[in-house]
This record gives sequence, C-alpha cells and structure tokens, in this order.
Amino acid sequence: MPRILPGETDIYALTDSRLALGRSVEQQARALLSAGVKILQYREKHAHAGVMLEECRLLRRLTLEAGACFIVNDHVDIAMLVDADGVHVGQDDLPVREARRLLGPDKIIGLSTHSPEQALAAVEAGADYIGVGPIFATQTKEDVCAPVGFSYLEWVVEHIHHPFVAIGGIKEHNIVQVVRRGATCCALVSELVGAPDIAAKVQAVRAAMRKKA
Ligand code: TZP
Ligand code: MG
Repeated sequence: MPRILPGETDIYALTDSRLALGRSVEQQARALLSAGVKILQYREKHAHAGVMLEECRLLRRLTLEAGACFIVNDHVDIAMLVDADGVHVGQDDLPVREARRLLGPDKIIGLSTHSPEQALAAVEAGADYIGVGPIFATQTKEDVCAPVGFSYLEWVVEHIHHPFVAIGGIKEHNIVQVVRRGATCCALVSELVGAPDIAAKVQAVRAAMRKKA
C-alpha cells in the first residue's frame, strides 16, 4: 500500500464535486493521478454514505494503479472498508487516539490544526501528519475558521518536526509565498478540481512551487 506522507511529495489533492465544473469524482481523480499527484483525499461533504463507499472503492483502485496514497476525509468506517491508506480528521471529528484504535498502527491519520497548541496536541496524540491552515481565506470549507496567515505556518516550520501540509486558499499565484515560508507540501481543492484542465493546472502549480528561489 502506498504510504506517502506530506513532505515526501509536493501536492496533496482533494476531490470536491461541488467545485469540479460538473466532473465526477472519477474524472477528477483520473485527471489528478494522470498528472502525477501522489496523495489524493476523498472529501465529499454532501454525499450519502452508500455513494461515498462506492466512490471510495473506485478511488482505492485508481490510486493503487497510480502508486498514489489514498486518504478518506472524516469517515474512518469507509476508509477501513475500502482499505484506504488513511483518514483525515478535523478538530471536531473522531479523536486521533480513537481513530488509531480502529485503524491500527500502520494506517495514516492526518489532523487539521489551526494553532500551536493544536499542533503539539496532534503530535502527542499520534497523528502522522498535520494540516496547517487555512493559510488564506477560502470559500471551499463551510465551517472554516479565520485564516491563520503565515505566522502559524512559520511557527510550525520552526517548531514541529513532523510531516505537515499547508492548506486553505492556496492557488497557483500565491503558492510561492507558502513554499518560501518553508512548506514543502501544499493541499489545494478549488484551484485544482475547479480548473478547466485539471492536469495542466497540476503542472502549472508544480512549476510555481519551483520558483521559490
Ligand atoms: N481545510 C482547511 S481550508 C480547507 C480545508 C479542507 C479548504 C481548502 O480549499 P481551497 O479551495 O484550496 O481553499
Ligand atoms: Mg472533518
């Protein structure tokens, strides 16, 4: 199973069918994986459980074929049923320690964090990586907190020696600012799945990340 963590790859992609210009989860995933994305998260907040299960089964197959890591947002049960590589939870979801009891030591657990206290607690609880954000304002997440800006990102870079992914409002045009502050892996939702040509956008974002010097 492809256990790939943020820090081992540059782009962390998420599905979102509400932003994907009418494209299905399968179409989003195929385009992202064809462009070489190595971490893909299934994040469909409004789908029914049965639909989620079938879509996750499909994404499990596609990610295995592509040698990519597959993470399920929120739903530990679905992650287990499809043998995903891991889950991503938020501060109000199942606690990391409880998710770990269900998933065992080998699966990846990511936790969204928004403050130094949450980052320290996430590492202590055994999260394999943390999400750091939202860096910029975003429309994508409905219950999102205010942007944390660069100060929290810079704190993480200095103090947390643990895999992390920057997230929230990151676009081709601003990603270089995030990379310059020390992020090596960035998560993007609307910028990728909302692009007319998803694969071309992945390449453009990659190129923008390399303009760091
Ligand atoms: N967690 C923090 S911000 C966010 C999530 C899931 C949404 C990011 O979406 P976008 O479209 O890349 O701003
Ligand atoms: Mg959640």
